[in-house]
Amino acid sequence: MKTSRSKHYNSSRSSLPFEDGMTNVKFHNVIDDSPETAVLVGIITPSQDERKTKEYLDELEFLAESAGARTIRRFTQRLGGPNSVTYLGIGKLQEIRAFIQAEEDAEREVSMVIFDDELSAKQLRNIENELKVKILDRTTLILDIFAMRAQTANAKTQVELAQYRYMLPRLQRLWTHLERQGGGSGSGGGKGSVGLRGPGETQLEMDRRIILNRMSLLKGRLAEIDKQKTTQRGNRGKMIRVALVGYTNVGKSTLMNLLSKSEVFAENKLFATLDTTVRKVIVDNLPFLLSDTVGFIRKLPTDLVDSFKSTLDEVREADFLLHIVDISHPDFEDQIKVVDKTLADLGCSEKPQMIVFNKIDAYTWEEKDADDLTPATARNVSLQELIHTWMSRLGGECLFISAQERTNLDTLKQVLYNKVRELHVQKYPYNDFLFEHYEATPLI
Ligand SMILES: Nc1nc2c(ncn2[C@@H]2O[C@H](COP(=O)(O)OP(=O)(O)OP(=O)(O)O)[C@@H](O)[C@H]2O)c(=O)[nH]1
Ligand SMILES: [Mg+2]
Repeated sequence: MKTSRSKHYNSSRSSLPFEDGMTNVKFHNVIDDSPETAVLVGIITPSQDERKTKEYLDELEFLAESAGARTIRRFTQRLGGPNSVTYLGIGKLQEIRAFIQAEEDAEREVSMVIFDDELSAKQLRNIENELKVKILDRTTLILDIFAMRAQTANAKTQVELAQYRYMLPRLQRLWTHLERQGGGSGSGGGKGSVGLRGPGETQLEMDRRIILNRMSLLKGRLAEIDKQKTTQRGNRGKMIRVALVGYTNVGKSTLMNLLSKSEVFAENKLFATLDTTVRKVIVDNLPFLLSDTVGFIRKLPTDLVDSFKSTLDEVREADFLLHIVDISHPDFEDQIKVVDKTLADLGCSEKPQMIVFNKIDAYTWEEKDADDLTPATARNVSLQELIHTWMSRLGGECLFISAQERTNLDTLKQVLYNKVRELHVQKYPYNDFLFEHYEATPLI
């Protein structure tokens, strides 16, 4: 796994420069420096066993790495559920504090502690008081990566809106020190001084109002972008739309590049793609539109899905979904469930779709010894057995490929052609696209 050492992750939420009456909170800045260090925290609960927590923390570590932070230690605690005041038990918090202290004594800095679940304002405040370092949760980390990746005005606006949505209920934590600066009761009988009488407005209320204004401005901008995008989509002519969907880092952009000869940013980092790319692809004589979009992830906050509405409209308006799965990931079955759930949230469960298992080249398994009588686990299944199981489970409606090794890409193109053709004839029965002559474009 490669780590970018050139980007220094610094999520600073403390500056609030005002710009033409609007607040412009600096959420994120990237400085060239050695990476920051992170401590990860997760809990083991009756609904999340030890194995699951480990997988979540593996993913959190990958997220931290994608943001440029190096993980130096993990802490877990077995609890009935998260503590509503401190998330962890106080003893565990003290243990983490002792670890941070020991690191500091050895002149090593712990830059941040990252919690695997979204923290409430109350939890954040209490944990920060106890640990006295920067505290992040899964959502802030994801938002930070999004802020780093956002390229277009659309993506930037969406990320900023999502950040304000996250921030609003947690404002108090940030601004209590600024409270009650103007107005309110003055000296001498609590009546206030000249010009400052009346109810007054606390800094907190002001910030809240400014942020709400900013949010409605951003929503207005997004609505404008949405309108333009809808017009653009309307102008695309009578072509079937295919969307590549899937968990983050499964190879969607790699496949997009192969199928459309485009150069979409593909990298071994989470959320390499934030903006939707749409390309016209011609297989044989049949043109269709292929779009690559943001990957899904576990515990993706609903607000974030909402903010990314215009990006995800590409998925909503697609005629056919190619659900890409990374079969080499130990947790790929869970990832399929997360994608299915997110698609259901988007109202897309009923769309025609097909699962494409990618990265078959990287699939590994452990053969069990003949005398090993312990039950076989998912790790003991050979690729052939796995293919067999999924083929019968999905009634043959799936494919096994390696985008990297170009394995089975011709079959994928053939299947895609048949599917698009079938949908095209259904959707545009009087359209003669199919019979026009197109240059056979080499796709690989
Ligand atoms: N071993 C192997 N690696 C692959 C294959 N396909 C893609 N990859 C690698 O997987 C990583 C992620 O690929 P991307 O194409 O960026 O994945 P994505 O689904 O677009 O990811 P996001 O945009 O982050 O959601 C890259 O390092 C690719 O080189 C494959 O068939 N085999
Ligand atoms: Mg991508």
